[in-house]
Amino acid sequence: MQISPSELDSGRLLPETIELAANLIEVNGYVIFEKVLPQEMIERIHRRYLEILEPYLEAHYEEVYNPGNGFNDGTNHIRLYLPFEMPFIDESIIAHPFVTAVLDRLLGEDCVLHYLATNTSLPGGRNSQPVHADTGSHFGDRCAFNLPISNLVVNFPLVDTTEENGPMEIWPGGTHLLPDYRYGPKSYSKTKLAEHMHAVKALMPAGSIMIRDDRMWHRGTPNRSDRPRPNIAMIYAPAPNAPRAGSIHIPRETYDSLSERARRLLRMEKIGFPATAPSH
Ligand SMILES: O=C(O)CCC(=O)C(=O)O
Repeated sequence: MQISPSELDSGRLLPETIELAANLIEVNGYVIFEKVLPQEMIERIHRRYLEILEPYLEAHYEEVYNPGNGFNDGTNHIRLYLPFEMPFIDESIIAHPFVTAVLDRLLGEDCVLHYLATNTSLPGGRNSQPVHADTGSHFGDRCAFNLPISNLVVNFPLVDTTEENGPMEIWPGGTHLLPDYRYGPKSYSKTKLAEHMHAVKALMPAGSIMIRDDRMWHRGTPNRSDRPRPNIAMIYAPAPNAPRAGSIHIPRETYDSLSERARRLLRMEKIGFPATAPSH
């Protein structure tokens, strides 16, 4: 979706924009707000991310990045958890007003942020990831109907995502609307089904925001460019459905410096703990 200049300037979505975005997620599984964050800001975050990623890959070379056979089954995809520090925790990332407007509408106002990481398709990958949802079944074989949305994943691409550099491939339009048992381990192979289904490459300029139902099938694809393709990935859930044991370590003074909304979003995490080093 294109956001109008007046919404971008005011930092507030019109009620009809929120309604369209929420309905797209409900019906299609995802929405993309194109090019929302200023270029300068995304470039700053991208630079800082590379300052973390490059030494991390060097330090974990044997374990993680082996150009001979790739890693993660030759996908060369890495998930890197981020330390809870600037610039990654800017309000425009963790509590962007366009995102919170959609969260409020779909998850209710008492929702929380319980996951902060990145997914990066590194150059040299040979294989796509298996097609997957980011969740399992909640009730297994006992539940033969579709449940309400319980997790929204928010991705911020830090570079332009193109055909070349390993875009996320998605299966929108219904894969998030299946009976709950279908997300369980006994369900028919998503990869086999997906080959015969309609897929879309999530191409988007840096600074866009993608919000998706975590059940929508997707996969990472190989990056044929010579630069990493990173996405920040955050997960929001209604507070009663979020993991009880918080996993994001937030120093007390950092927590106290956040906006009231960001504090509310993060209140179930590990407050008063030193920020953790990046980890995969
Ligand atoms: O960022 C991507 O391309 C998708 C990554 C993904 O789905 C995963 O690592 O589970």
